[in-house]
Amino acid sequence: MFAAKSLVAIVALVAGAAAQYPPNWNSSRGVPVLANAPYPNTTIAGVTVIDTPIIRYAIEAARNHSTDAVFKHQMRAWLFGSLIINANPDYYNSVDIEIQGVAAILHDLGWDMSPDSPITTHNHRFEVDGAIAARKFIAAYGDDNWDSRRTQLLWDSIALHTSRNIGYFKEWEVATTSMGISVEYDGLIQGVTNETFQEIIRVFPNSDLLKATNDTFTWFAATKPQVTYGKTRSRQRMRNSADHSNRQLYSDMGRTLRPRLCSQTQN
Ligand SMILES: *C1O[C@H](CO)[C@@H](O)[C@H](O)[C@H]1NC(C)=O
Ligand SMILES: *[C@@H]1O[C@H](CO)[C@@H](O)[C@H](O)[C@H]1NC(C)=O
Ligand SMILES: *[C@@H]1O[C@H](CO)[C@@H](O)[C@H](O)[C@H]1NC(C)=O
Ligand SMILES: *[C@@H]1O[C@H](CO)[C@@H](O)[C@H](O)[C@H]1NC(C)=O
Ligand SMILES: *[C@@H]1O[C@H](CO)[C@@H](O)[C@H](O)[C@H]1NC(C)=O
Repeated sequence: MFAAKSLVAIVALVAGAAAQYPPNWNSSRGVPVLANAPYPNTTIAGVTVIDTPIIRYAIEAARNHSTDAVFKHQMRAWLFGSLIINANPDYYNSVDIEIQGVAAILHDLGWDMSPDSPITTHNHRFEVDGAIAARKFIAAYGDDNWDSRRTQLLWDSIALHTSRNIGYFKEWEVATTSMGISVEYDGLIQGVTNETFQEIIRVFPNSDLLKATNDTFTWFAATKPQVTYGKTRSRQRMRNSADHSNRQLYSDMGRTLRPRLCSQTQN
């Protein structure tokens, strides 16, 4: 009896101390939103997607902190990820699509290059800046269902979205967020057909993505070089360039990204 009471007191203390983060620490709900049961939805570019208040806030936050090019990239990543999930029974039956949605929509918050950005730091890689910003976003806008577990999955989904050799082996929320993002850099994968790809880029054109990516990486290399190199494939090549003028790097990036984007845009 006494022990039980003490335990309650300790739990209450811990909960109080952690009142800011994670949000709703003492909530044990954390019910995933799965695609295999009816969920609040809307259709964007022909894709059925989840439509909940947090998703709407995430879109608003992405708008607030992203250029047009990056905003559209995040929306496309969400739609591609939704198609990938719908096409795979394992994902369809178990991925929390609200987490994948918020993660995809906010995954490049760390690309915010505005001088007074509340998100971008000089000592974190951009994926970590984005993950931290998304966690703050949930603390501000998330409902009781955003327990520490779901919030952690969101954090990981953003932090690891370019670390595919890790993220693809983590929880499927983490993997499918990254897969959806990969489509317009690395090509079509199961679930995304030429037809669905074309419809998505018709609604959210991607002709500005290569320039936006290049501009952002150029800015990272200039402003936070110590946390810029050695991440994704193209940035791995950045590391190999001898100096920050990065001529080799950009021609490598052009070789890596441009043909893929062009061939998909033309296909
Ligand atoms: C913890 O639960 C209590 C009772 O349901 C609630 O009043 C309180 O706001 C909760 N704390 C947090 C941080 O959500
Ligand atoms: C989408 O919402 C409608 C109701 O507005 C519902 O009938 C339908 O089952 C939902 N679709 C999915 C895939 O959950
Ligand atoms: C977006 O920015 C507007 C205008 O500053 C602000 O009122 C709104 O709360 C912001 N929304 C989110 C989700 O960040
Ligand atoms: C990337 O930007 C740099 C610097 O502005 C430029 O020299 C290079 O041609 C660009 N590369 C691509 C692939 O657009
Ligand atoms: C993809 O779709 C576009 C637009 O409908 C079409 O022009 C193109 O031929 C298609 N490509 C392939 C490989 O099917």
